[in-house]
Amino acid sequence: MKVVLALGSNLGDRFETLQGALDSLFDAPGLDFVAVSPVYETDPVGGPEQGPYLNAVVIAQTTLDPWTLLERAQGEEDAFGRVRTERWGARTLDVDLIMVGDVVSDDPRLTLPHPRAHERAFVLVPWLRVDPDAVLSGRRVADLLTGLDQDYVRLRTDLTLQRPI
Ligand code: A4P
Ligand code: MG
Repeated sequence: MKVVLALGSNLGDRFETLQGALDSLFDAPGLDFVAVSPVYETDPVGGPEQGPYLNAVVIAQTTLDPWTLLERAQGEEDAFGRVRTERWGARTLDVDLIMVGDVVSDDPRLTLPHPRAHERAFVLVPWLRVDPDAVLSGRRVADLLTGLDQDYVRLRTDLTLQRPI
């Protein structure tokens, strides 16, 4: 199955965190790297007052079931010292599952596709960049983006994530 993951960080050394998370996500079997987007600097959406994020999107192939993927994603968040204090608050690392194959789930612990991805330019802009034909719930990501403000999503040409070793 194809998997799309979104990475975000707005505390600490944000770029180092994204690269570290990318490397260790693919450390264990069952998840194969396909591609990673450029890095974008984005103003925070929602939540309390907080600093800007670095965001990127990763495409992978997997034989794992979505719950195992969620565990791995949350394991990365914990490993990078994330402390959950308030929802949508600042964090060293956020790893969201945007879609996993054509799995549909409305379980609040794992909602697929991600319930807010379709309205978030900080996910869709990097995703489109790495996959120009991307489709989310039957809609082209390029089309989803036409109605959205994208000014707050700025390409960081000086930062490039390396494919995981
Ligand atoms: N959960 C349900 N579905 C999923 C899924 N598809 N992927 C559950 C990952 N997790 C999923 O998440 C809360 C719960 O969502 C988890 O227990 C999981 O079982 P969390 O990561 O603990 O808390 P959160 O991230 O603060 O909440 P939430 O609702 O996931 O927030 P979002 O939607 O992830 O938004 N602005 C910018 N510019 N860039 C960002 O990256 N990120 C957020 C977080 C807000 N604003 C942002 C950014
Ligand atoms: Mg999250």
